[in-house]
Amino acid sequence: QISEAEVVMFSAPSYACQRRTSLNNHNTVLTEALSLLADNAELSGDEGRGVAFRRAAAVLKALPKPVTDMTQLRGLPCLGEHSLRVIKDILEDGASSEVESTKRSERYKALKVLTGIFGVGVKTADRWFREGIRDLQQLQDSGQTLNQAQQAGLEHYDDLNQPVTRAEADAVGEIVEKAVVSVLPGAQMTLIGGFRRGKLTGHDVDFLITHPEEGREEGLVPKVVSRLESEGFLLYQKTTRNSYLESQDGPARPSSNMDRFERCFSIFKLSEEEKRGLKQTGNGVSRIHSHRVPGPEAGHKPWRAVRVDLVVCPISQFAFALLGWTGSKLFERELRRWAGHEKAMSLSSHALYDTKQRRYLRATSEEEIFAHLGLEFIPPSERNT
Ligand code: 8DG
Ligand code: MN
Ligand code: MN
Repeated sequence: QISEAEVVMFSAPSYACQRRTSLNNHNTVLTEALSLLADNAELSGDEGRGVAFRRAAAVLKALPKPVTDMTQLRGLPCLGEHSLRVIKDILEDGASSEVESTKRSERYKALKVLTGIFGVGVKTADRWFREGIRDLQQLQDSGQTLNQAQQAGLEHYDDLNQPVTRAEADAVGEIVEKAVVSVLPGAQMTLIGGFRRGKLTGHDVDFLITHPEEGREEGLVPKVVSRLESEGFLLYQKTTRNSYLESQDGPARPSSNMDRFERCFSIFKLSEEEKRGLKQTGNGVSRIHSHRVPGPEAGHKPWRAVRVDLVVCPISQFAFALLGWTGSKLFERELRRWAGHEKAMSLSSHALYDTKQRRYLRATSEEEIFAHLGLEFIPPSERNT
């Protein structure tokens, strides 16, 4: 029995963007429980409750040690009554009955499976659930009309629900970079999203593309896509053109995290050879036979589907786009909340607007944006909230 005097008291600032959160989480049991309740709240259309659970989980992720006693949590922000009850149950009984019953519930299980299909959001999954659909087989048998994204999502369900490794991300990066540079010499590509934060796996691979000469990047996505398509790399793609200039609600629209960059959400066909870096694209194919190259044997498909996001931005907005697309999602949300509530500024992936000075604040690096916001710089590897 540890006496209260010996218990380490934790403390943390209240916004996630004021804290360093590495991948080394000392409280995974607690944070996974709270994340599950956040998922469940979001699947029930209760975004507010979802964010509350995510903020609670984020505070625990940033702690330097495992929580062993409720008294350690007294000084911590973002831990509401509900989250504290869940933590207490787990510390005392090893499990939370609410979490366990949620995990077993028909609705939670079905909505997890259905929203696990690329292109299916909560609204669609919920409608299907109400029509009695519980799994992929029932969805297929129901004859529901699926859009193109959902058809591709269903077809590649297993691949897309298998984590993407860093090696696979790098293989995709090489392919995309070749295509980008061939259609626009001098273009620069940066790995963003979870992999930039140092994660070892991800649900997709995200890239930000720009060109040092402003304007040269315009219309790049369709060209890159046709090239990748002609090379047989794309199983699915949806390109959205840049809608920033024609938008009427100003560059930094605080209420939404959707930006208006030219982008492409795609599903890549990554072969075993490309994954191992054995295939040389260009004039013919040369294979280095240091390993056995797997043939198309029965039961073994020699490629896998990988979700890939491409975003293109003008160089003048690069720092904002980089910060906005590196994540995590909660870190981004907290940055925007900090900007709005504490600094009367409006941050987007395009710009930072100072409401009091009535002007945009320029930045050419992430460091400058943190400085404008009056925040200590948090490197990508410590944005894993
Ligand atoms: P994961 O793929 O490893 O699972 O995690 P991730 O890389 O952190 O998540 P993500 O879903 O790929 O999203 C990467 C970042 O991009 C994240 O911070 C959220 C951000 N993001 C979108 N869509 C949009 C958007 O439309 N606008 C902006 N500004 N950011 C977006 O996912
Ligand atoms: Mn990602
Ligand atoms: Mn993504």
